[in-house]
Amino acid sequence: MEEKIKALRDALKKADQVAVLTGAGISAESGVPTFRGDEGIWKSYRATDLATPEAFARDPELVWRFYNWRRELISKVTYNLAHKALVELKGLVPGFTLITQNVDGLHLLSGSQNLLEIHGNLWKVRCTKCQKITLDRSPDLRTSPKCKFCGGLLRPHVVWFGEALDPAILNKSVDASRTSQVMLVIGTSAVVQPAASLALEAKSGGAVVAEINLESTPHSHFMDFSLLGKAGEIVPKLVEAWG
Ligand code: BJW
Ligand code: ZN
Repeated sequence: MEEKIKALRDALKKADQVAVLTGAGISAESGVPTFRGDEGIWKSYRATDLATPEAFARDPELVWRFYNWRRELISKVTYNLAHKALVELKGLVPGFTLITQNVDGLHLLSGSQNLLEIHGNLWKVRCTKCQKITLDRSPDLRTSPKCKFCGGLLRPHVVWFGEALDPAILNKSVDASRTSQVMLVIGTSAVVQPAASLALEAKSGGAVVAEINLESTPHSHFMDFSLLGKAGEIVPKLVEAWG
């Protein structure tokens, strides 16, 4: 493992452009539940009941209860050593883009810049009528919050299954992946599209691709480095002893 970490650090040191893709696993050590796996959210709740536009149209109160539960949980936790190490990495390499699937806002809280939140942000709400997006950090928003501009029903500003990602954010993510010389893929099961294909974009653009995860994923077979373990332990080691 130490050899692999050193070799990956050497690749990072040579890179002009580094892209990082993160998923729920990077926040797991902060106490945020992941989606899949034995302890994952989708073990207790069905994604189709809670994270689709159809679910929201059918029962907005149920969907808001789910998001209020997560807002409250996330309001009580903070970023961890892996989030912090990525802030440090940005300061060490010439070009750096952090692409996250997470909606928990912990990368922003840790001070990350050049951040693309491709699935949105749990702390933002969007009006279903006038489409205005506002930031609201109150942990409990009640179950039918209304827009202060037009009175329309608010929804979480997140990307649900079957919804398109913001094209501008997706384009920037694809560009950053294609032009990277190293891409780190941290704590994602790599099953949700189009996020999962960003690692393939990087690989086909000639990047060194490295995965940091507790277990192997559908991407492991094309990874140049597969580092099995906790993000909070491995990511800080990449920026230690940089020299
Ligand atoms: C650790 C760790 C530790 C734990 N250290 N590691 C092509 C093929 C097949 C399907 C599709 C396709 N294109 C589109 C689809 C459909 C769908 C999709 O991908 N479905 C698949 C599941 C089959 N995609 C979509 O619907 C997307 N939309 C779209 O493509 O629209 C097209 C369109 C175009 C034009 C018009 C209209 C439509 C949207 C996807 C949105 C995903 N949304 C969610 C919810 C966000 C809001 C919320 O949070 O409530 O995003 S679903 C959920 O999954 C969330 C996550 O961001 C996402 C990814 O999950 P992630 O981060 O990988 O978490 P886990 O739990 O799966 O994995 C955690 C990993 O961490 C594990 O591997 C652990 O081992 C590891 N780990 N502890 C290191 N300490
Ligand atoms: Zn409105």
